[in-house]
Amino acid sequence: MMSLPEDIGGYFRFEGVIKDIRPQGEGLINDTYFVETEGNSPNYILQCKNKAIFKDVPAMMENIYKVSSHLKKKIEEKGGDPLRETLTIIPSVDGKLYYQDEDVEYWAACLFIDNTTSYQCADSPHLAFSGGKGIGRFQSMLSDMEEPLSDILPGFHNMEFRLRQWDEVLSKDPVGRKALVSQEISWIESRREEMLSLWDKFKSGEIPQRVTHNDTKINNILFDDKGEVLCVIDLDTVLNSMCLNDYGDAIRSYTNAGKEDDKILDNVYMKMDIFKAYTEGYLSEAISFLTQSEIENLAFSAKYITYEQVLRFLMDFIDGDNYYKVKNKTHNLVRAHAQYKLLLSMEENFSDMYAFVKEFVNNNKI
Ligand code: ADP
Ligand code: GN1
Ligand code: MG
Repeated sequence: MMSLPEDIGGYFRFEGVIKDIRPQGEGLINDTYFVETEGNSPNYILQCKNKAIFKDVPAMMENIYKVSSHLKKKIEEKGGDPLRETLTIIPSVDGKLYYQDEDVEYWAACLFIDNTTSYQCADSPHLAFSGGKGIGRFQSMLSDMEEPLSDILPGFHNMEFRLRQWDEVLSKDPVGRKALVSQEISWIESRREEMLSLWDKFKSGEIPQRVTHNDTKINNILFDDKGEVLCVIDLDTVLNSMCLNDYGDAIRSYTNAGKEDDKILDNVYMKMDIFKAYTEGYLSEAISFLTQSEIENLAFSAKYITYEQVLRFLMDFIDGDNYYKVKNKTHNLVRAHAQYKLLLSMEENFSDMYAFVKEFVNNNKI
């Protein structure tokens, strides 16, 4: 029988007595729990990491440790609170960054940062501005980190890799769903070359490699009670990649007027005011380190990551739902449709998005 989270709490260096452990958040990959303790002891987050996806959890935890240690130093230098402004890993009782249970499942824990909110959507430009500033600052604080990170998710936002995976799944068609989605397949095929062109720029070195988060949707950030970003969380995907991934994924998440899996496609479109606010917040921090070629491709990165997300949801549907958690048999297809609607909206707004970035940069050159 699988271990229950309540059996696992005792294997971590938690202070105090555990009162309750209950599910937390809306992640699509890991099983995440809130660990409440008695009295004034700190609370914690406990996670069972998805080992089918994270094939080397010890290396992933090492990456998270390196990144959060680097951030802690920077936060201290700025007079901030390193226990609230970045993640603090709680080691297992035997001093490891994780605990492996009898079923060879990997568990990890971190300090719960209280008096914060994580949102599922950006309902105000202020929140979007603050989120953009938070990711800009995150990337900026990591821009001088020299220690290499393990490539624990090979090909994560690499379009060549994604399209190779796509071609393989389509040729296998393991559960016979391909025939149901011929129109959707054409959405991917018709944009193949356009999307590969951005990855080519990264491959050639025109776009530099940096330390990046790679999963910057809005619920992976904690805001304080004034709606300012306090802490970037969910560091499972920190990697050396393009910083455009982080900007693009955030635009995909923040600007969507609907839900990621909205069934009502009329709800789904890109909110331009949120786009502008996020971009201003992000660039207010990132303009100091971004290269010309990164700036030139910012607006495109939103389409790139949203296209990749259509591809990933659709590919998982065709593959028989092996990657993302689903609530029913069509959930991945519904997600793909909603993300495609968002992509169409970005395509309609693209010239304005591009012009806005250009103008902001011209007016704020340092
Ligand atoms: P998942 O991999 O399941 O997405 P996350 O690390 O994103 O897991 O956590 C899920 C949710 O739990 C977050 O959206 C946030 O609400 C909450 N959370 C995670 N870590 C912390 C933390 N250290 N402090 C406070 N809340 C947290
Ligand atoms: C997954 O773990 P979570 O729910 O924060 C996924 C992201 C997707 C996102 C879509 C490791 O993120 O890449 O953009 O779902 N994470 C992984 O909601 O694949
Ligand atoms: Mg998350």
